[in-house]
Amino acid sequence: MKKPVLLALLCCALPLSAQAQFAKPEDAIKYRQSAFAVMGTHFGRIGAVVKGEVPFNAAAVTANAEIVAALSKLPFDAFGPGTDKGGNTKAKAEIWTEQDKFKKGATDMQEATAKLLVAAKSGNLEEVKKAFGATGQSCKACHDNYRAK
Ligand code: ASC
Repeated sequence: MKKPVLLALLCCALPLSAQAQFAKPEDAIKYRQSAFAVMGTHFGRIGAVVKGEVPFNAAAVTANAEIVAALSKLPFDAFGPGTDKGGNTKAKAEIWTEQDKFKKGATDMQEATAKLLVAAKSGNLEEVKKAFGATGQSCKACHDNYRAK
C-alpha cells in the first residue's frame, strides 16, 4: 500500500478528539468560529419561532435543533494550547487559565442543546421556549466570561 493511502486510513481510524489537529492556530480559530457561526444561525432560527416571528413547526425546529446539538460538539477541541493568538479571535486568555471552568461551560451548553432537541421532538412549543431560554443562558455564560467585547 502506498504511504499516503496508509496515512489517510490511519487518520480515519483515530478517535475524533485526536483528529483535532490544526496546522496553524489560525486554522483552529477559523474552525471554531465557523462552528459557532453555523450554530448561531440555526439557534437563531429557533429563536424566531420562540419570539413568535415565525410560526411553530415542530419538524423545522427539530431540524434546527439537530444541527445545534451536533455542532455544539465541534468547537471545543479547537481551543487547544497556543490557539489564543494567531488569528482574529475574541477568545480571552482565561480560557487557558481556567480550563476546568471553561470545559464545564462547554459541557453545560452541550447538555442544554441536547435538551432543546428533546423539547423540539416533543412538539410542545412551551417546552421549546423553556429549553431555548436555558440554552441561550449557557451560551451567554461563556460569552460573558470568555469572549472579549
Ligand atoms: C444566539 C447567538 C448567540 C446566543 C447568545 C445567547 O442566537 O447567536 O451567541 O444566542 O446571544 O445569549
